[in-house]
Amino acid sequence: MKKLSSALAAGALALSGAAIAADSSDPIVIPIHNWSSQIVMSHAVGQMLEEMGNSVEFITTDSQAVYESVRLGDVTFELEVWEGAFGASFREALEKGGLHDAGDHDAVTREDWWYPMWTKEACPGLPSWEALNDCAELFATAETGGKGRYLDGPVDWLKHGKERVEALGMDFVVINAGSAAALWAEIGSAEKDKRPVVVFNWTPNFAEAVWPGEFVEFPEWEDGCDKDPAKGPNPDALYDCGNPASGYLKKAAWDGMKDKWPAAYKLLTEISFTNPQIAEMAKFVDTDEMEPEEAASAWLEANEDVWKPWVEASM
Ligand code: TMO
Repeated sequence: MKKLSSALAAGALALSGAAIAADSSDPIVIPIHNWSSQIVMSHAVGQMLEEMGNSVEFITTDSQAVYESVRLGDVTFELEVWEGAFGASFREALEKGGLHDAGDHDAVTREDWWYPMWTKEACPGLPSWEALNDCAELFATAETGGKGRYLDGPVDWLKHGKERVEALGMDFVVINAGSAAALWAEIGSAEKDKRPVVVFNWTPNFAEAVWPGEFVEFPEWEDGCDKDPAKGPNPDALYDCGNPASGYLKKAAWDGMKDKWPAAYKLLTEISFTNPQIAEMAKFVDTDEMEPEEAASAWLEANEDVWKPWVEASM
């Protein structure tokens, strides 16, 4: 892993041995999931923690089950709690106890059905979901039997696309992508002949700089739409709402972190990334094809003014 020793040697940070000793020498366990910003951010924060003298360990985990792991202390924190994808698992773990909300990032998030702008030329009523449904045939493929194809996110993001199609009576077949890369491949291949396409996407992400596009407007999210059939337009179904259009992006911590690694915990609470910062982390990997560790080092080198004050405030 590339070190930021040059920055530190310059004396920008006054490392105090006493402050470092306050944190346990056990490794802080950081979970890694299957989308680029989360992977790069996790490595960037891991590198900050190492510069503070902590030991870190990365573990690849399911992005829903991770909340149970944080709650039990098997994993120390989660840096990207997206309201749309993980709000339900996060709330469930909160209720059981053992994990807590360690603060919001500055970023405002949205995750939902999305199309690149050329799609709107073929289906001018967009972004309304009813207009999309009236155009369903435009999205048909050999495997969807006359219905539209919607490429949803990987299964572990629990986007409930199938339930939404059923709840709203849509003429779409929902297919789960095997990976985030499969989503970008679908948009990329449609781009050549400007084929209409609708896929799961989110913001902040690198994709918005590559393909101008819009989210489909579904019935507005209401709290409880995933728990109470009465919420949303279909009185008998769950998931008949879009995801939150201005969702949060939170950090979650194991309750024991504060006492075991107080300086690292302080850093976690100081951290707050913006939409452009998160989009850039993803871009380094998805557009520039860097390895995640390398992307994290590059991001830290270019943004010392952003993260150094967080580290300084934590030591
Ligand atoms: C959880 N994600 C940002 C991929 O939608």
